[in-house]
Amino acid sequence: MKLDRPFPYRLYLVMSEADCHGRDPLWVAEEAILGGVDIIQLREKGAAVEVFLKKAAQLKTVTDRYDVPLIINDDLKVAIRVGAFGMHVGQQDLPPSGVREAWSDCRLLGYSIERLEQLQSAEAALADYLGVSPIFRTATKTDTVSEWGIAGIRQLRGLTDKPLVAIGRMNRGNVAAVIQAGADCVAVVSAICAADDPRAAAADLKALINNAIAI
Ligand code: TZP
Ligand code: MG
Repeated sequence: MKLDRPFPYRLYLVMSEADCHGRDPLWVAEEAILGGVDIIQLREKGAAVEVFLKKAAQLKTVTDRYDVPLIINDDLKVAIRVGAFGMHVGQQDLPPSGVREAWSDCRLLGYSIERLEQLQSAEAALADYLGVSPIFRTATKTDTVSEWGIAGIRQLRGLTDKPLVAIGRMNRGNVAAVIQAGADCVAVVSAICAADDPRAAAADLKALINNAIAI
């Protein structure tokens, strides 16, 4: 059965401390939530477990206050110890089967797909949503191989009922197009973290997404 947009999140903030360019990440997160972000992922690449855990615990005090799910990128220990809502993993990380085995309480598991053949894999089947990575090449993550583009989202939408989260240089100029092409949710880093006013940036993106869904 194909549900009509069963994924309850539309605007997804992915963040690290470095992405906030010297501003307090907790302030950025709170402003983003007040602007309309539905879910937040903490992505601290290369951080030691204790450092990552401390940042995650601090961020969770903010997300809990607003009942916003906190997702941990690629660190099972941190995710479990902080009591996160879920986890996001990529192709080079612990696979979804490993997360499911080790953490039965994981309530939302995301998995990035970079190529079409990864869509039908047994690992992708275990994920609650698929990160479509990247839609467009971005300076925020430079180790990507190719771009899905808007056409990639449209193609994937025709092949799967899994929720699709579009990521990679998403901004106010292209969010409507990815939603109309079939994405369930848009994930951003710099469009919010690097904005002068993260709350206004989030509100603007959310309105554009909601309008595109209503069309
Ligand atoms: N995965 C694919 S692209 C990306 C990640 C984490 C970074 C997206 O950053 P931005 O600034 O929204 O382009
Ligand atoms: Mg990864």
